[in-house]
Amino acid sequence: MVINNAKVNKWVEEVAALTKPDSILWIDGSEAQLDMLRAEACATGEIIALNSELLPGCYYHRTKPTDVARVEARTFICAKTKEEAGPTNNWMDPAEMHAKLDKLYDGSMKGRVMYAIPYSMGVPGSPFAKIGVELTDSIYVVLNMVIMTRVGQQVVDVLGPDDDFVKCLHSKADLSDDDKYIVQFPEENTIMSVNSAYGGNVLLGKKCFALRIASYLGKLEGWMAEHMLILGIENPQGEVKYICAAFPSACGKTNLAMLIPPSIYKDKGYKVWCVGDDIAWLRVGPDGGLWAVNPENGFFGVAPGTSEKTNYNALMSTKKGTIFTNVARNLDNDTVWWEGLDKNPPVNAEEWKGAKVNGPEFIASGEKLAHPNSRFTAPAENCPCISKEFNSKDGVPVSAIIFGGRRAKAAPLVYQSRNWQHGVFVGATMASETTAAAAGAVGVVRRDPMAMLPFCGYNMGDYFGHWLEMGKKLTKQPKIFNVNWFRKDDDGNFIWPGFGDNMRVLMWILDRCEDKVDADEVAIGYVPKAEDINIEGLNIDVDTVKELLSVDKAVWLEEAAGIKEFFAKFDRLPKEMADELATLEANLSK
Ligand code: OXD
Ligand code: MN
Repeated sequence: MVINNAKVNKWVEEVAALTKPDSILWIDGSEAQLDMLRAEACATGEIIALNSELLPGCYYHRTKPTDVARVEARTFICAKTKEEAGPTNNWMDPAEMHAKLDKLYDGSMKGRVMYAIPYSMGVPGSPFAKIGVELTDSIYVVLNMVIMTRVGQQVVDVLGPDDDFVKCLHSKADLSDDDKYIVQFPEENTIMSVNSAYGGNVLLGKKCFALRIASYLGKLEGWMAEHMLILGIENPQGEVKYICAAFPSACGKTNLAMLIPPSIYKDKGYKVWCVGDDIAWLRVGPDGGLWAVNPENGFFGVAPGTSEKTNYNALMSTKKGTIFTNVARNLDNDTVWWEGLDKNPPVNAEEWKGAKVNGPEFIASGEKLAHPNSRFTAPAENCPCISKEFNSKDGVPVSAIIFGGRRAKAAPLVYQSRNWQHGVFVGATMASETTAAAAGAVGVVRRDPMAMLPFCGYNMGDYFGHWLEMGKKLTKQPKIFNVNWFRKDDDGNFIWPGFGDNMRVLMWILDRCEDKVDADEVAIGYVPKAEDINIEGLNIDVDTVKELLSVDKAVWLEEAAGIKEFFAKFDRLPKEMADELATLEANLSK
């Protein structure tokens, strides 16, 4: 592959001089080159080929047992000043961080090949797309990046002589837990990751670029990078309306993005299409509305809990060309297994750390065969419900934005914000509860604004301000909603069935967007009239829906106090957010 870009070449030379690899290989994305790399990684044991009939083109990889998740404590936003990084990010002076990292990278690729991956987030040449070059000493990273992004000569052609690319450097170095760093330098368009080999820390196009660096670029350039799924609902007349939704991890984003309509809708001809399951880049379109693309090209999904029942489409996406990380192996037929896949753990198994075990006995002893954060990296094109607009250069028009989290009591099943500014407040005060293991213990509330707490690349107060500015630029604003699939009754049982039945709530949301249905105004916004949530064919009655939609004043007074405490952290909180809190408090005291 030919790289005629002097700026790229100079940077690659500088990195090579520091990390001292034996050689450099440019990744062109061709099957011939990838086959060569797969064969090499199989020979060293870095990956293992799976059953070529049952899982064609699929591979297995396991990480170091202490390197299995994103590491927020080791993730830094090295803006020029601490204030620019804001109160929710780790910060270090950029010069100090560079000096520290340079020591860790010095000679870190000795005896290895440095792979140079030119990649595009978004369809190359689309007005939404942005280019990155990742340098890495890991074939596993190359093989994952080729699934998750668009890689190769077309990207180099679009870049031309420009210096508009994100410099992404990854070295697994010696995988030292003490010297692990995931660092974003927003003003330098640079990401540096060292001593990890876990996806979220090393597939630098994903969280590091498409959220942290991109959110910063979006603020500068007038667009938004969000931790959101994008789905389309097609009605029987063939019209498709699109929804973006932000939920913190473990709240079912991938499941909602790929939901299968319940028969009351399917039988009438409704369809659901997945555009993306994790990240949305959003721009004001020529019509004054909000337009969205998914900048990724694959799914880096959590395996445990994924089954034919919970997410058929995600499971089908993993049936070819997929890399499985830290799941369990079934040694009898060279396939994979994880908790929640089915009720038949393999007897002749290898657990995620590599020990040979009897699966059912191992589980009975309280152990897990797959790591709870084990993953599949699957091409989006495998997904049976992938949207026809997935590769659209213009993106899709967004009718509604949804925020949500796990709340046992506070949030109703769904409510609508009064307007854009109130919607930004609803997103900014989003929270999710972790349930303590002890029986009956109340969950701990973690505030996670717009599900971006670990991913916002600049001061989060300014980020709220940017949301408000975007609202002013939109002449056709999407409506903003909040949902909660996780409301519990007094015995601690989930009340709402969830999964595919969440479509019933999405239908109310779309009806609201088209002014087709009325609502009741309460202290926190607009809630549905109970009879407007379609419960045909469900095991619940209108009174249960009323319970799901109820807003408990005492609980919300506590909520308002929690929000006040959270807002106090922010040095740059927009006045509009304080005003919205005051309105909420006033509404609750009426
Ligand atoms: C996440 C992910 O951690 O998508 O949010 O992996
Ligand atoms: Mn995510």
